[in-house]
Amino acid sequence: MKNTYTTLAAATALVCMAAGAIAQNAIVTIAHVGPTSGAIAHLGKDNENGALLAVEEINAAGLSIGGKKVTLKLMAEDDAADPKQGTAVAQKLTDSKVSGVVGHMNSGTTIPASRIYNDAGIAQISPSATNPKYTRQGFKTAFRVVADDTQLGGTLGRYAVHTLNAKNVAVIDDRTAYGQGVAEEFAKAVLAAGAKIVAKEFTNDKAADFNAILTTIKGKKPDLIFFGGMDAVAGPMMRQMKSLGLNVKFMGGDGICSAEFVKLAGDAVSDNQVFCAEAGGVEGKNKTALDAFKVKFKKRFGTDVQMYAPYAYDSVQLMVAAMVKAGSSDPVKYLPALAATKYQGITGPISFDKRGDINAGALTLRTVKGGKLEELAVIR
Ligand code: ABU
Repeated sequence: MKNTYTTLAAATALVCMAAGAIAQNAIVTIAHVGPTSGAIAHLGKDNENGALLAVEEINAAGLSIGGKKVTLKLMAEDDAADPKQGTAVAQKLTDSKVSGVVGHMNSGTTIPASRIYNDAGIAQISPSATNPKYTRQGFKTAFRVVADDTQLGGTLGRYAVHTLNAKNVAVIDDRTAYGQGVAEEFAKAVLAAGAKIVAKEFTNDKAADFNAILTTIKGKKPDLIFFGGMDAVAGPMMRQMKSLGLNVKFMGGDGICSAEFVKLAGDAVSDNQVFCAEAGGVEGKNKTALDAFKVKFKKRFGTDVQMYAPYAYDSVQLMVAAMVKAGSSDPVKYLPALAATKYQGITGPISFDKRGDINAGALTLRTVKGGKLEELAVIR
């Protein structure tokens, strides 16, 4: 009996010691939000995994904030790319008093959620939402580490006219904050460069049948079609273009610039027919760090980077760097350090302008060749 009590007491002491050891580390929770369900779940998961890899590496290296040992925790949430679900998640995260948010992925969720984070004083960094409105609401809590749709649509519009010699252009958008916004910026640039917009059509982000709008567009004889929307819609659209004999150049923003688009479009894409741009880019020796990240990512998750995982990774890293600099995970205390960030990330140098937008954001222009996305240029 005595032995049993002794054993129990020893076991209890061991458990208490273990609990004490764990209790030494304070927990700091940051959140990631993106669509991890639905047609663009591959992109939401890509961002989430980028954020998770940063959290794992930071914990493995050991983190101290304000002299206290800290374990970083990632609260990963799904907004299904739906604005209503996005605001519900934002409210949940605000109620949970997270120390910061990386996300959301889509402009349509990021913009309405940003008001909730701003009202609660919670720092938010979007690694992928490109609609300019996000950082033009006067919120001191909103940051973006990629270029916006003014730069994206404008550059693509000028490229379509000046380099691809497009003269008659058709524009389709998916009526989301992103799709509509980038299509408008593209159309403005096309007109300013002296070409014509011969058709403007729209669809939605869940559509699968584009025959009616593509038939209308075919009648207008465009030499290039621009689509403002995401890869899950653009892939089937491209296939239906081929079925209709509409073999003209096809262009889109970052939403279609993924390996998933190439897979979904399949043999409907000819070499040098499709052009798109990622809202970020690295050149020269900065590529080494990004390439190393891609290898690590594949090893950890068994999948290639789709698009913005490196930007989600950098967002976590620079948010935590601001906490360390401020000596606090309280957003009130670390927000000034975040706004003043000068961070060398795997996606290049990151600092923010007065709005919270990345200074000197880059674009990577790509085409599809041999069934793969191929880089044409990094443009600033
Ligand atoms: N930038 C394309 C994907 C995310 C968004 O802005 O909706």
